[in-house]
Amino acid sequence: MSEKKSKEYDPKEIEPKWQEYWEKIGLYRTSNNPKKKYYILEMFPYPSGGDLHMGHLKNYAIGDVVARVKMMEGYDILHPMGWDAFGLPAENAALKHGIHPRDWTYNNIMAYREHLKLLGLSYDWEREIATCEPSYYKWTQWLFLILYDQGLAYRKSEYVNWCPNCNTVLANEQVVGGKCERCGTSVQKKRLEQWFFKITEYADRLIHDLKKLEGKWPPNVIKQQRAWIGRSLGTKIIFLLKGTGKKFPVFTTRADTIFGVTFLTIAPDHPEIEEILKLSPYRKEIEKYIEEAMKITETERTAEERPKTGIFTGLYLVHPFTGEDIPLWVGDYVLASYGTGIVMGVPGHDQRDFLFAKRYGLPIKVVIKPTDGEEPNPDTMEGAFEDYGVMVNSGEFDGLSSKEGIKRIEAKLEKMGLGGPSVSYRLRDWLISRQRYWGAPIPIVHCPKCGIVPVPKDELPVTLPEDIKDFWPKGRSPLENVTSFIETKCPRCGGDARRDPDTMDTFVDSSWYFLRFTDPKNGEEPFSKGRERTWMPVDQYVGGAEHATKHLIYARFIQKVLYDLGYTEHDEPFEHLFTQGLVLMKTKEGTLEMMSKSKGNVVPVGPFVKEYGADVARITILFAAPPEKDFEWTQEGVLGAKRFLQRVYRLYVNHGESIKNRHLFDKGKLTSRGKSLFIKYNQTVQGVKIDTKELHFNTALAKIMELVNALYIYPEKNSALFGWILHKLILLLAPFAPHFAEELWHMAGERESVFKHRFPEYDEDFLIGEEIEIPVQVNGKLRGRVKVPRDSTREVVERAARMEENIQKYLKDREIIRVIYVEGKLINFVVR
Ligand code: ANZ
Ligand code: ZN
Repeated sequence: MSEKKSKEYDPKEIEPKWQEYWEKIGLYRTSNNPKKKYYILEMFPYPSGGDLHMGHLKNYAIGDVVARVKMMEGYDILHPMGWDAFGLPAENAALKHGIHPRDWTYNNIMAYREHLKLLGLSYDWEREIATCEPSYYKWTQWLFLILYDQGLAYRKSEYVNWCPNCNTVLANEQVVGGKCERCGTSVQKKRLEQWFFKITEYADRLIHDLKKLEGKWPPNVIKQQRAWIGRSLGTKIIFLLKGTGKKFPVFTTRADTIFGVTFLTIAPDHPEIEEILKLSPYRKEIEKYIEEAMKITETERTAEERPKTGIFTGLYLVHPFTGEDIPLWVGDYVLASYGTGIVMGVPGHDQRDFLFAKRYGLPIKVVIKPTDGEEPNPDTMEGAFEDYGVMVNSGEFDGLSSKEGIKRIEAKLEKMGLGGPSVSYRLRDWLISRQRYWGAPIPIVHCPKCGIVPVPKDELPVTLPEDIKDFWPKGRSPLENVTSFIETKCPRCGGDARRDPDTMDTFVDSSWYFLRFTDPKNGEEPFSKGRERTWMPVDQYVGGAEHATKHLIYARFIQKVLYDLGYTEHDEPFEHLFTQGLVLMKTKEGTLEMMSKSKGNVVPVGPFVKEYGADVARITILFAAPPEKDFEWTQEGVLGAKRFLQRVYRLYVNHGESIKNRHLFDKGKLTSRGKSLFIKYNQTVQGVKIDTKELHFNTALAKIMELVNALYIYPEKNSALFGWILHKLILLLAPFAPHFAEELWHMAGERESVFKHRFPEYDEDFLIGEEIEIPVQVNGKLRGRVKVPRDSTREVVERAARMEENIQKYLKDREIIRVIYVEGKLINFVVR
């Protein structure tokens, strides 16, 4: 050993030293001209108040290991960090503490940055961005304008989600179970003029391209996106209003039941309601019904157990096939935002309609019978017959199967000009305007002469005024009262005009930040084409699964818009996605909950690092569980991680001298004991490589620990082999415990950073030791044998047995209840 060493592992001394060193040598600086690029990104944090804690660290630790492994595989890395710095919480907290949201935000950013640095994470800090800086939001506003130019940003008056507590509108995605995602207040509907992004225009592609992500994104995220976008194939059928001939289209997935329609129901917040009120003899009553309906949430309105209510309008529609009069009702169980906002009521075949008909004494008609059964009797049936079957009482369509009937009905409707096949999406356009202060101003001017006029792109940014005194939300944007901001000249006619007072949803800020990271200092463009081509897509994205239907859909949408306009060469932003599990911790009351400031069960980064060091924090998190799973943060876990590092450290303090002998190592001259250790080493390298590729860091670490155990019991600790392996082991450890590894590396006489060296390769010729044969049973009967290395773990034997062809036959479509393994002798699968 060439450097002075202390007997005990002391992170306090080690960690700051190497952090300084890495900074000095510019280890994390992004290359401007990478040969082999790798873009690793963790979802950037919202710099909320309070300390960064171990619950936050997991996300960053995972990304950091990936970055370091890739670095050691010879990639040029882009690993940036920034701040999702606009948004309601900053403002709410600022209101509470009486300081400016900007100051509050920048204070938090400073604290977060310091903590992330304490953790020794491999960010290129020269690329740091904050979405609240004019140099960033200038381009968020630019993005708004290019969407506006394409007709993808538009204004309309609609019933929107309104949180009476936050005093602002919310996107559908921000309403969880009928409550405001932020404050938990019940969300109401309010009619307001708002800005929307036309994400529905991309619904089809957003669904279709999920195929490209299969195998690279977690299946449940793909599933959630698919359900959220909710593509439904059905039929549009137009009913004409009696008297005026006005069109009332319905969307149905069961056109085969068209002869069973006995009423139509329109949503209380449907745009046509105005018309209906004018014509209806029951105007007052309907208005009252609507007023009541608007007080409850959509979730409540559509809840299955809630009685379906409605009110008759006194108006009738014409059945397109029979010419019969069909009464028109208003009912709150119909949502304005889905399909056409009008449904045809088929009480014979839809349970909801059945209950509705029973409640209001509407006729029930049976028009579908079971393929092999009797036609239900409408007078005695106790519920709707909802299955597909054979059409009856349906004129020329009698005898057709539901499926065939739908096709023929669609063809006929098309011929009549009264509908046809149609697709509906659950996805709604993205409401992006917010009546709050702390966000990117919408770059629009309202002119009494010219109407809506976009701010010319070369006049961006529209700067958020800082000299605002009162930003308490009052149901309209606080910017409305800032005369110096709001009063402006119309860019088109030069006359007096007013700026749009609203700011953008912060999800707009984060819908493109990964692109900005490729070229964060560009003052001329949001990012240059060259940089985008070089670095995009993000090779590995790491973040919380809670963003599945928000950020991850918005980002895909914006990427596609930019792709269509030629700004990017990639139409999906994130090649691989990893969603990490939560860090849980027992609360004072003893319940296990997500680590969070509000629950009081946090381990803050600062004090922890002071006591145990960043590497212990990393190992605790990475070893505890598969990273996609939730895990409980415990003191035992911490001590286990600490002990492991101490144990490895001692190995090097006591036997590090052997590293000098490593050049004498000759794999052709191994003793039998040496050979087994060498095989163990190669197996470890192979296993660690496979595991880290799949982000299974816990099993990778377990394998390294096993190797350390093997080294401990190996008798010839001065041998060339031992020294050779000790040297390589540092490289294996480096991505997981970087400061620790850098220390050992320099202790071993190395002069250049461990991260400038390659991750070890394994030797194919030394992967398998002496083999043994193990009989494999299924339910106690001998069904085959597998060859495995002697000393194989149970895991290895089980995997080998499952892969055996003959055994696979016996396990197919069976559930394995238990696996019994008698070490080195027998394995038995108990199945049913
Ligand atoms: C008539 C019918 C008869 C229906 C029948 C079903 C069974 P999915 O699969 O989710 O797309 N529906 C359409 N728009 C609606 C709205 N805005 N609010 C509430 N319900 C609405 O569901 C499509 C079905 O949901 C449609 O098919 C319609 O009811 C209802 F025997 O039309 B059906
Ligand atoms: Zn004008």
